[in-house]
Amino acid sequence: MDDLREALIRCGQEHVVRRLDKLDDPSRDRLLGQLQAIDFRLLDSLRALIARAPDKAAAPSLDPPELFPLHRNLEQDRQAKEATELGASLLSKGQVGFVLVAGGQASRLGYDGPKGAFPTGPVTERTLFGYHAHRLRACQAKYGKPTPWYIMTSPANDGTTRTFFEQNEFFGLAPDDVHFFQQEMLPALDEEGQILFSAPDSLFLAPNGHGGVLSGLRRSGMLDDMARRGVEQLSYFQVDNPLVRPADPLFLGLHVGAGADMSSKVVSKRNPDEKVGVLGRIDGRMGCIEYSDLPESLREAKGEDGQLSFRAGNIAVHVLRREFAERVSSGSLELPWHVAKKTMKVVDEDGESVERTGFKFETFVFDALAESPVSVTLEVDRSQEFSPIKNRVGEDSPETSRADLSKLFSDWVTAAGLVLPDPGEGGEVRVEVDPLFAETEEEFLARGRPEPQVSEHGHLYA
Ligand code: UD2
Repeated sequence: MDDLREALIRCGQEHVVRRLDKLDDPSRDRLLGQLQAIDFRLLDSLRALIARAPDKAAAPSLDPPELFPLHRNLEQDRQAKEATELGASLLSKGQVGFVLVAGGQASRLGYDGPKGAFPTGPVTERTLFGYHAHRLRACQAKYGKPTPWYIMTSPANDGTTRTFFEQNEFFGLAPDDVHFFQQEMLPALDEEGQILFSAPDSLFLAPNGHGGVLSGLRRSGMLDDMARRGVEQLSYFQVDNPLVRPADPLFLGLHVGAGADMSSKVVSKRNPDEKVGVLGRIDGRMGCIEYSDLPESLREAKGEDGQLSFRAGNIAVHVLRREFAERVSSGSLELPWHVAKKTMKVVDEDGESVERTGFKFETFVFDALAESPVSVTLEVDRSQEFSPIKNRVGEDSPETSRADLSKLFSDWVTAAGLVLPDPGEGGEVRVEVDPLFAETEEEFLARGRPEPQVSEHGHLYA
């Protein structure tokens, strides 16, 4: 207790000591538990970040990344075929582990539960977790190997996420192959660098960003588990995109064939204002500039072909070599901190609920790209691989995502020469294909002329 008091005072947090003295025993114990988890050295550097005014004027030197493009010439077609075989051989050897980040708070969606539990299937209402699980089961069926899955949660949704998997019997996956681990939380600070409180006996804690996945994997022993299982590559993806293909042999093969440490998938940005980060070389090193940080001149810049110069939209799908993840999480390299200034509902020293300007701190996984001298950037077709659920309404919402899925699957059905019923004016025929049935148009066509299960909700191929 004395050590803790001393550390708090040394770190400019006398107000926390005063609180401790005022609390009754159970409340003090609760607060002490949270305080003991604080890394005071880190807290000091976060305080220094607030003190330093951000240098908004300095525009980065940004170059578009070299893409493995969506529209390929003959030579690139040949390379893609070779890479697909290489990727398939990795999957057949069970050398790929799957890492899902699902620790976010789904605040923009306003959903009261883990985002992965959100229904998204146009016909079945299959949830995001259900989609991802079926894709991993499809991978097992194709390559005959287990698909170890490492899911990052946060303290706010860990319990509900685990319960959701149990209630759904792990969507048919072996429970031993599904691992949950929690990301770390960090205290939010006010403009003077003082720790904020969410209750008289509780710190205002916020998740440390998806970059926390790297230290989280190490701390929780997941990297060791991967090594034991012979996993060499980590396939990383986000919870919000039902079309993500975590076991894509082309992407895995291109990455391994190039000898890359970390690689990325991108889509061409819809328009300059689309809220995705942009991948490129920043001062010579691979990285991602967040949409809010991309200067307008670069956001709008167009090349001679009329296309946006910086259009490599980050869809947050990466492959990382396991040893690279070991290295970047070992403490010798630190991902940069991103500071978000927010208005927060906090509890002041008198126990009153008030609004304050506060700061949250996050690291982003894509900043690890800077440490990967070789990196593949694969351009993919948005309609086939990216339709995230982020907002309650408007762009990237449940409505747009369901419509995108239904449209994609309808196209496969039509390509197979099957006819969908006429929806009538203003109506729609919802179509869904279970990833276990087919993950791509090619796989769907290989099924011949399948019969759908027809219900009032639409047509399901399963
Ligand atoms: C992210 C990217 C953006 C673009 C877009 C693609 C950032 C900062 N921006 O935007 O560039 O690529 O995705 O879809 O990444 N998460 C955690 N823990 C955290 C924070 C987030 O697990 O502390 C997870 C979250 O559950 C979700 C993912 O990370 O699966 C993305 O989080 P987000 O919704 O905050 O990112 P977004 O949509 O602003």
